Amino acid sequence: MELHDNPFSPFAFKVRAALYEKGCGFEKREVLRHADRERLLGLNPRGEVPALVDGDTVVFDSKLICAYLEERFPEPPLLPKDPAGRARCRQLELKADTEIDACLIVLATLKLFRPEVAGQHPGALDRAAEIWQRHCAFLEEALAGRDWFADDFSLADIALAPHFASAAFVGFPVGAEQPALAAWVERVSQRASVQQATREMAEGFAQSQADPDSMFDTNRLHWRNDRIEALLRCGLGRWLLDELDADRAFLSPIP
Ligand SMILES: N[C@@H](CCC(=O)N[C@@H](CS)C(=O)NCC(=O)O)C(=O)O
Repeated sequence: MELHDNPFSPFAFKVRAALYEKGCGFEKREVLRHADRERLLGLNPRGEVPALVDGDTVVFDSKLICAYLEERFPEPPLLPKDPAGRARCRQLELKADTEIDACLIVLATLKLFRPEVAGQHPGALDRAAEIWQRHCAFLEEALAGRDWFADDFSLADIALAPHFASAAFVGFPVGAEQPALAAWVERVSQRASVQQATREMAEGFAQSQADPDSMFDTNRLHWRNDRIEALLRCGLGRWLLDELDADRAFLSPIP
């Protein structure tokens, strides 16, 4: 199996951690530089990482890859056995992939990638921080006294984990007002699969910063579906249109 990804991506993190949990061997075919984009487009016409190649089968979109891995390598399971538990995990995975990722990418843009935008758009950072707090409050309740988001460690924990590593990195660690969530962050960060994927994510970011041909360019950011909605919620819709006009932003290609 080959995994075409960029370790800096939270979606790649999720797939890598799932593969480490399942103990599946795979070859890392990283997509780090502009020169790698053609190879990626040949696998995923949306030009997004990750993409998995298993013999003649190509799967893209991290939640579809994780669903494929669960069926292909059922042991150890990363989803509960009962349908209700599975639905709950998938719902949390979806929340991580859509709303939580999108909120954090806006926070990272304002705090880290393009801090000047926060100065030009007063209120955007406060709005994004408020939305982040609402997601944390939701997750605090969802834990409801459990160690993990399901009865055992699951795909829901794996999907949420990279976002909390990123949140701490951009200056939004979970605070004392969410003690169960803060304890979960501690617990999940001790998991070997999560530790390995976190290390790779940090190395991927450092590498992308040092490489002038890096596909991840903070001066030309990629925006898509949920992330665009998050920009709109924070009053950055017109900013995105200006960025697109100036070719400082781009959308996923039409498949
Ligand atoms: N829904 C997709 C989203 C994947 C995605 O947004 N990947 C981003 C990196 S985080 C990407 O490849 N962007 C294209 C680029 O940066 O050129 C998934 O779950 O795999």
